[in-house]
Amino acid sequence: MIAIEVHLDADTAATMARDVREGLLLERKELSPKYFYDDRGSQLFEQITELDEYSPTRAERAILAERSAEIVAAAGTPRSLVELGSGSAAKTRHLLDSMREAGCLQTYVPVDISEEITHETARLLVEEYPGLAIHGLVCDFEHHLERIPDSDEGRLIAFLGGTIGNLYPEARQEFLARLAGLMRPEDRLLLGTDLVKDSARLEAAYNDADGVTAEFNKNVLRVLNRELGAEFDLDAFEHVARYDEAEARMDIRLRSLADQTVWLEQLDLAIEFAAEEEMRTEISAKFTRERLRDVYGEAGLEMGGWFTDVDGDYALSLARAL
Ligand code: AVJ
Repeated sequence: MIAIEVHLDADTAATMARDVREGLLLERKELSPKYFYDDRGSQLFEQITELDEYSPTRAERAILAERSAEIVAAAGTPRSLVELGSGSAAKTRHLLDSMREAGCLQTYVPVDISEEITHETARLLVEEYPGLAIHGLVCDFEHHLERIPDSDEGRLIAFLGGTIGNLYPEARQEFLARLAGLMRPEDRLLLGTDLVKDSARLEAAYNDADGVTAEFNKNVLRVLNRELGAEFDLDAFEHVARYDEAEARMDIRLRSLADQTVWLEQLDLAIEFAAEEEMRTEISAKFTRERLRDVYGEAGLEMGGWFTDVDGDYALSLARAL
């Protein structure tokens, strides 16, 4: 009942090296948020999701706990659930439960970058859902979307957690358009998005009192030190997170505390930072219903369902390909 395909590039490391070099050589230095998530980074993110200041994860869980049945019905009782960035599938069980209750559940397709987690999750789920077929994909879903198994029996493609907010408008548009291109008329996308709210609350969510987000942010430097033989001094940078009202997104950076030169052995590269210079490590876009409708429209998708938590802080929306 379990089949897992691994599509990790032999050159994942080379891709990272290329990516990092490119980002560090920009006039405004930048690193991809992809590289936050080694084991330590994933643990730190788990801690973030439990912070008082950070509500998106709780809000999304509440929506799924309360309205999964409604979501599954609105999605046309799909036979399979495809989940992009499935991880431990913690919130997914609500959807699987509702699909089982509706009598439509056949296949779960977890898509994740971690082979270990995908195997473990699959193992647990076949026990919890007798008869469930699991067809897992281990890959970077941004690059390997086309590997998602096709089906004419209705798929619910879930992309939860608000991760879409990490993409710049251009990449987001390209990603959604590619997804739309893979979707049959009966398929539905279920997308999690954090919503625009009071900027003080947003800034607090990314500047928590315990400094967990600062540690998470700096973790990317640890990853580069390990993976690329870099020599970043974590104490020589500080965490900065501001809400950019014009772009409706959080803008997360590391600010150099001094003039410094950092050597990256495996890139054979020395990078200079001026004191106060900021390097962007992440954006996290916040949406409104109207804005998201437009984003969908531009990608060849049409919004067909909108589910928020009671406070209207977070939304799950359904969309179909036009
Ligand atoms: C996992 C990308 C949704 O953007 O809020 C949390 C990551 N960064 N705190 C987000 C994150 C800093 C998170 N996402």
